[in-house]
Amino acid sequence: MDLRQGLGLRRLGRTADEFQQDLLSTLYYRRGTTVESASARDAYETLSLTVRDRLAERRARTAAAHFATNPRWVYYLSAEYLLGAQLEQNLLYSGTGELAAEAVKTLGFTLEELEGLDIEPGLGNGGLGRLAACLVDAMATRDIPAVGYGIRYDFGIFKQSISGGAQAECPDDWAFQGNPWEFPAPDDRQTVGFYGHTEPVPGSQTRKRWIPGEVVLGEPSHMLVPGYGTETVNIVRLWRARGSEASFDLSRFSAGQYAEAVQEAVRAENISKVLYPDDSTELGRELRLKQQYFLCSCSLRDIIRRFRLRNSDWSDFADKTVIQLNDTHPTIAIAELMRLLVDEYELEWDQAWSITRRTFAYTCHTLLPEALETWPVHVFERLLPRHLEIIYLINMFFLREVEERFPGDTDRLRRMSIIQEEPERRVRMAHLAVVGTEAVNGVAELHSKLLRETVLNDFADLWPAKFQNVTNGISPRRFIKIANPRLSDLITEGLGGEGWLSDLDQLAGLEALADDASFLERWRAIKRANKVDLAAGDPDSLTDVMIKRFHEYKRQQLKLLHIITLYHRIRNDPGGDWVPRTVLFAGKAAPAYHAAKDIIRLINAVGSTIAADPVVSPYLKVVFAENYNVTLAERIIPAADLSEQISLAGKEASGTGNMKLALNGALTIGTLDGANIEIRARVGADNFFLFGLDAFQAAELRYSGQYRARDNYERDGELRAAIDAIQSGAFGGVGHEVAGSLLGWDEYLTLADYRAYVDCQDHVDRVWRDQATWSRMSVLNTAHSGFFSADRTVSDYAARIWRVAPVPVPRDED
Ligand code: F58
Repeated sequence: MDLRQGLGLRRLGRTADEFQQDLLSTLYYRRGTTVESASARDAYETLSLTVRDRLAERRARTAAAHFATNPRWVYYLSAEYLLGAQLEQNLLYSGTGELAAEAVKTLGFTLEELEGLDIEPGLGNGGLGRLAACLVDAMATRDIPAVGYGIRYDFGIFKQSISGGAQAECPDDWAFQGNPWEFPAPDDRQTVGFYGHTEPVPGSQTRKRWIPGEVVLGEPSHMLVPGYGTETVNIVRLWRARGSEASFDLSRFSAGQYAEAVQEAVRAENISKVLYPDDSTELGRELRLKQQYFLCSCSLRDIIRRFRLRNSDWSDFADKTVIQLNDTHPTIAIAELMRLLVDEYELEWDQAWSITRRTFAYTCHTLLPEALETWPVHVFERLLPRHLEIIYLINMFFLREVEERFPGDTDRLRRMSIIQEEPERRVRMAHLAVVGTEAVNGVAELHSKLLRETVLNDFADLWPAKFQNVTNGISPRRFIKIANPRLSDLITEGLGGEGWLSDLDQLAGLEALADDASFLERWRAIKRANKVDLAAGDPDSLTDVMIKRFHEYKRQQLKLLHIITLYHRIRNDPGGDWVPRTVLFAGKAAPAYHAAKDIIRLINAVGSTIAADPVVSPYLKVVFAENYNVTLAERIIPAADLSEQISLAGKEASGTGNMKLALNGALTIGTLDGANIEIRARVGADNFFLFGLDAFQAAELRYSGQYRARDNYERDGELRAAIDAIQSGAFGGVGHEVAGSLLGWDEYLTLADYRAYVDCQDHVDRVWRDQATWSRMSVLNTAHSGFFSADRTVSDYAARIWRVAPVPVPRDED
């Protein structure tokens, strides 16, 4: 199939000369400048557009193949995408890296310089947003017809700097200089309503007319998502809020009331202004819900528009469509689809409900009760009056079903209701998500089990078959091929080809090389070279990394107690035979999460004290790398020797950084939490440093009422010394709050796991002294990380939840 032929388009260049011609023509006609006057920014934009053209051509073939097949589609709804920088990935996926490197020289720049200008769209907070990016990559790689829907925030996750030892936040105007990867599609804009009231429709029991009090436009643009080693190019479609033409008040403007004239438009545009607005005020909470509804309403209308291009019968909708909800943030889509079907397309309630239930699936990413979203009923009622009515109806029918199964069990009805009554009436989004979907999954074996046995236990009793597990995965292209080119080359050489990049299980072939001394030596040399590049500390020291969001359950404070313990040991025995360590932390704390920010301050204070200590600093260095993001992760992960995965068991849903680090040959020190369990099972217990309470023991200890953190402090001299040092002001007087919370309630049982952790770290040191053994363990970690490819994750979803088949896209024939 050659789509260009009909249009009389010439094909894009493939030789170095042709690529260069295309580049120059882009510079001249699209960027509007010349080689003589091109700035680095001009060159970057020009190269990006030239590469993008190649993907756009594949995109056209993909769209044609999808249209011809009329397949079942996967629509991924996510409030967050952490896509990472685009240029290098798109060069790799379009196979134009070498051509580009040559061609940009004629503009007077190196490829590395231009890659340095590539910014990353930080449209997410952490693991959940990055998972969305890995899954869309893998869906394209597995030829699954899919669209990712999200919000095009003007400001992404804040930029973090450390100022006076504390986290400071700056807005991230990520697209300030433009985003060459994005295609605006104003023709597909949608209209979204908010507030207002509902009116009965004469002659109908269930239909209602909603008269919104505010109307906002959603304007989409999309970024291309190419598959690796395949022809498919899918899209991520992001919505941006705009005021309508009518929202500009010309008469007020003419009267000099400039602010008032645009206030309605400003209010509309605030919807997509920032990622995760502060929800500590009522207005902030309303804005979050507004964002969620905005995303869902625009996306559903777009999904329906696409369905109607090839289909006319609503009874086919659920067969042609599966909508995956990435956590509860897009759950309001369930009520919105009901509203569209019942009120706008005039379907009967039962038919609409049957379609809705069969269309959606829900992925849960947490076990923390405080992270399960609920909204006050009065906020809902004001903002989305019709949706609240629909939710009440859904709940009424649902509770009838529960009552039939468990007659007279009023306590169960109260627990399961979508509406929480006490202490305040709230809408429980997770309950709506379970009731309105066909499948519910957790993101690692333990997580899915705990969901069934704890937070969603009543629902699992009612619908056991609905609950599944799909263990998370990561993109091997971004997190090893692009991030760690040296190691990728060695692996390719060892395995005799690059097939492992889209079939990660092939890494198992490395096991045969795990005892080959010269291979191990090269492996080690690469890790060292990556550490030199990172330049965080002595490349011969053990590089110990903890990179993730700051949260008390993840227990950066436990790592800190270990560091202080090492500090004391070295000071007390300066001549000892110490293993030199560089401990690297990176991660952001939510701006209003004071306890997490206190931990960041203490890390920096301890780091400064150690750096100033001539006895300890030759052996121990603490580095806090600012502004952790995907780009920084790609630099740190290849240089890591030790991966810290030390959350309190039962709290981390899965983790994905743990997978990225193991894939790059870091050894894990970790608890039996999230996907750590599956990593350990695959890489082998001998190649994993395990410590601490398991989820059962932790829950038992926490709820026994018998736990006294202070007992550990009193019993353990090293622990006492560490906490006393903080309290006595040894680290610039910083850390009283941290120490106080540990000695007080110690919510995450940090002190209960301290001794096991420190002893396990001593074991790490012993193994490190035997570099041959360490390197062997490192190779085995990589060799057995194949399961953690996002390609496998997507195949699991496709087979067990989505029931979709791949649609291959024909190659370009000429
Ligand atoms: C993370 N959740 C889990 N949430 O914590 C992690 O275990 C898991 O591996 C990952 O999802 C992918 O499944 C997470 O990142 C968020 O970022 C929330 C987004 C909305 C605001 C509150 C944080």
